[in-house]
Amino acid sequence: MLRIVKFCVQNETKLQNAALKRFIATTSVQCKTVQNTEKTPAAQTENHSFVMHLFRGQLESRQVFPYPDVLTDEQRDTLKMLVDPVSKFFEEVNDPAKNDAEEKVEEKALNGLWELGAFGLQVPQDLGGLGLTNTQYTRLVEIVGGHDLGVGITLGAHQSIGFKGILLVGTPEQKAKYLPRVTSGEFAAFCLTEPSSGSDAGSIKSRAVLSPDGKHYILNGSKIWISNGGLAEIMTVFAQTPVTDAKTGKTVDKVTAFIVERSFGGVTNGPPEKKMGIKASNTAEVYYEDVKIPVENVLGGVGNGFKVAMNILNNGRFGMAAALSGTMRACIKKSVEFATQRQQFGKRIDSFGTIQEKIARMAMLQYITESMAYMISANMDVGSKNYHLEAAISKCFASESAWYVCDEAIQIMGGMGFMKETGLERVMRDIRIFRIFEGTNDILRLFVALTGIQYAGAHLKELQNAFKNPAANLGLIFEEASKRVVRSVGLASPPALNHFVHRDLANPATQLAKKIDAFGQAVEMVLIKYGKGIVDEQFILNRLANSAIDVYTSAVVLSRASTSLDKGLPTANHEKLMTEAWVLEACERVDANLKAIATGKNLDNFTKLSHISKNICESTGVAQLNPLNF
Ligand code: MYA
Repeated sequence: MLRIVKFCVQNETKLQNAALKRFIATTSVQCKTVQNTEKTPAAQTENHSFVMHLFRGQLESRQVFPYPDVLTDEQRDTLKMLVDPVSKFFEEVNDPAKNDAEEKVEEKALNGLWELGAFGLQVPQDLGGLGLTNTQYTRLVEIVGGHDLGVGITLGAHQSIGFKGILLVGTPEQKAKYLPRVTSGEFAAFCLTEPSSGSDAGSIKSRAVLSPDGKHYILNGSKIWISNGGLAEIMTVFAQTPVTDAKTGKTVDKVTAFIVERSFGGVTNGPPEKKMGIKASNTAEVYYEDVKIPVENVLGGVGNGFKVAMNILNNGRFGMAAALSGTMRACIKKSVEFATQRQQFGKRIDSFGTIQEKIARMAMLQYITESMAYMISANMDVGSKNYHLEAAISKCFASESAWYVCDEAIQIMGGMGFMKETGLERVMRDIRIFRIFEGTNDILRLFVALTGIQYAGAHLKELQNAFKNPAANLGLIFEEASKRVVRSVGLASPPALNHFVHRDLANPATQLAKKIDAFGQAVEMVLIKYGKGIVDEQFILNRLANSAIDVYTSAVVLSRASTSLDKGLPTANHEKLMTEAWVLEACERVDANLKAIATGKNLDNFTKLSHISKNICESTGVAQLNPLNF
């Protein structure tokens, strides 16, 4: 799995030069602020991903500091005009409880959403959409998430993934033909998952072969758990196609993306699935039997389908953070309204430390999620191509935080929280799927860790190559050598994060900068220790991913709170408090995670956990009998 890292890791860790090997094994990469592209190889000049650089122990500030503000006045005005009607629609027209009970979005609500233009938020205006930016989309999706996640998935499956491929890689003809249709009443769906292919997206079995006259692909196969699968007229379908390598002449199956219309014939679907949550959204199996797809409906090139799928998913992921930040806001409001009314033991319950800690933690998680959603969408709006790890982190963080926040909201409300009429049990059921779909959080953690490691490995590879021809690469070698020597004798200059933050946040910024440095050293250590075997060290990869999540989220809120302090916003001090509290605990978790992957005692415990799991699986359930032994 995750073939992406193998090439680099394989090479990077076979360091030929003994001196460099010793060097790297015994010393560390100093935390370095990357503010310009000086000395950066050409291929990486465009990569401003904070998280990628983190894996090299470097602080790449551009996508995080200062907190981005990308809306033009005109875009802001347009957005303001949309916020009210959309909010009003959800407050007055849409009925989430009814949608949930009837397991479909009410007709009048669906019609209202089409009329509002909610199904084509980012489609250019000349093709029938509202032409919104990612930032504008974030604001509206937040409203949707605060009211009805079932509706959110109907909207999201349509535009965040259903026809997103046409927007991203469609030809002008494909855009002109299909985008006006998906903005005016025809549903779209994204059809990737199959019975034997979930997380392992590349292993799909649906197959499309070219017709003898070369005019069509003939598609056969089936898909499961397709959101909008029972509604969609237009589908982005992924299937294996035989592709002949021009160099070797060998023919292999590669994934290709197709735009498939239900009207092509041979497309059918199963009944709506019975689900735990997001019941209002339609989920169904879709079957393809000898479907004739015109060759001009290949999307993104023959054999490029896997990349097309990944790009669509990467591009849409921030939407989950946007929606769930709205959900958390709503859960917090509901539970705080209760906590500030409810009297027990002669006091309002919000005066008890137990409740205060819950409310504070809920608020921090919402603040971070919201800050990430707007930061990533802004980065995308200004043309960043390297936001994938950040988007994956935002999806993991948002889905886990929303689960926690909703659960704690229910806990604060006690018995009342458990009652259906409060509305939180529906939200809890709805939220559960967010940790599973659009890439499970488990897969996304591995994706973050392995992609980051690949990036760090590329740097080591560069050094390795430099040592092969030291005369030609003296500059690079000297720079690396000085960094390590300076560090090893304790003269390293302090990591430079303070000047990006407001002076009142200097302490947490200093704390965080040290973790960036420590993280880079830890990555280098595992690369050298495990080589290409790191791909299989999931106990370690997960801890690296968790550390990356803690560092990134801390940087994001340091940035946003700094901007709020700079602007003197009325909530600036509140944001500062949340940031300080978060960074302190996040840094402690980073310490614990990095210690866990470096010390024998902890590594030994991973082996124990692995054995426990094997025993349980061999017994197909709990291995021991009860204490009575029968
Ligand atoms: S849709 C179904 C969701 N399914 C998945 O997400 C599948 C998860 N699996 C994967 O993502 C991949 O298979 C993984 C790769 C990551 C495991 N970006 O050998 P490889 C490149 C860019 O590592 P694998 C749903 O749930 C890689 O560089 N490129 O691949 C509906 C390499 O390229 P090269 C990537 O081991 C939910 C090549 O691909 C990425 O097979 C409905 C092969 O890589 C990437 N991420 O595993 C939600 N990954 O060959 C509705 C790999 O050049 C939306 N590559 O080296 C709701 C929206 C919110 C609400 C909105 C309200 C309005």
